[in-house]
Amino acid sequence: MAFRFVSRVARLAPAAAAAAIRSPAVKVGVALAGSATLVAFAAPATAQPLKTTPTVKSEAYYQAAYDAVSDLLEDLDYDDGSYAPVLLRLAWHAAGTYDKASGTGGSNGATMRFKAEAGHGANAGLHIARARLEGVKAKYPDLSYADLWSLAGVAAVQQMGGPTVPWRPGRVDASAESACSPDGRLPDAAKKADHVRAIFYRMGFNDQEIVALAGAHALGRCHTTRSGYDGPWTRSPTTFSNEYFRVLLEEKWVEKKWSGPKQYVDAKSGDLMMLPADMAFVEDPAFRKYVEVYAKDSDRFFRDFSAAFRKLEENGVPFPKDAPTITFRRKD
Ligand code: HIF
Repeated sequence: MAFRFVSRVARLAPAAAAAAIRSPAVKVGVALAGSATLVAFAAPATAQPLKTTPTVKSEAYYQAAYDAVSDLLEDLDYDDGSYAPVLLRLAWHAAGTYDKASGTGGSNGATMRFKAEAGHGANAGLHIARARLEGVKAKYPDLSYADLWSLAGVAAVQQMGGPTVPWRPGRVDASAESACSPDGRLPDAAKKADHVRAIFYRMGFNDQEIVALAGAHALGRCHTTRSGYDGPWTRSPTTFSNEYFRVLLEEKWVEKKWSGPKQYVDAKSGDLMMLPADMAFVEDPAFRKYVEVYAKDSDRFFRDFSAAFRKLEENGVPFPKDAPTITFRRKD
């Protein structure tokens, strides 16, 4: 399997890795990110070489891009009145392909621009988020797509009232489809704790960080036309809060009676939903412990979410040494 090779190659010294890559038996995509860092992308058979240099602009440039993203979040005709949740989902799905063992995947590369990865079932509907950001890309061409999507995730969190998330520029865009992550790296909503752990441990997260991240399901909703599931998790899907944890514990969750995929609704109103994977956070005792902490302690949730989300966005990115760490000012 290609990945096994990638993970071994990625740990070799550059010269040995280059020799291994020349071997016809080892088919991996290779990128030179920056001038010195050798990055091997998990890739199908047709590997393409890729040379890119990250551009680092002034902090003011990124703040202006942040402001431009903030300006396009609100739209009363879209969903619950904001594109912020779907932009956050884009940022997370771009980053959530990371595999710590091989150093492949992650937000670097913006490989969801290519058909192969855009077409993964888990990414259904994210063309809407990508299209929404095109105007900002046109105005800030020195921002790579990879940086733009990640920055948009931070803007979404902050503009919905969430914590500040320190952010660094320096991601580059892969130039060939061969850099795409394989299908199956993002979580399957129909599965439970073992699967959720396998996916997030692969990225290097622990149980506490996984539960902190899960709080983002306070935001947005499921769409039958995208995932097949239906409805919002909370009553305030455009406000960042610890409500997801509170409703998980406080509501009685029953199986929804419908012809769609198995999901849960709150027994009282039937308006709120949980995925089977969400239910794992209250069914599994080690996860539940943190759900109880975050349901009671909103400040701790905000702090822990910020740290875990920053880690998600930075996993696998070979940041240039001169990349500043920026805390964006919220836009009114
Ligand atoms: Fe989601 N997630 N996610 N998710 N997600 C959906 C929507 C959003 C999972 C499945 C789904 C995280 C983890 C998991 C957001 C953010 C995050 C949908 C519905 C599904 C099925 C898509 C649709 O139909 O439009 C699973 C199985 C996860 C592992 C537990 C993260 C922690 C919660 C990492 C995360 O940040 C957001 C925001 C949305 C809403 C998108 C929208 O368009 O409103």
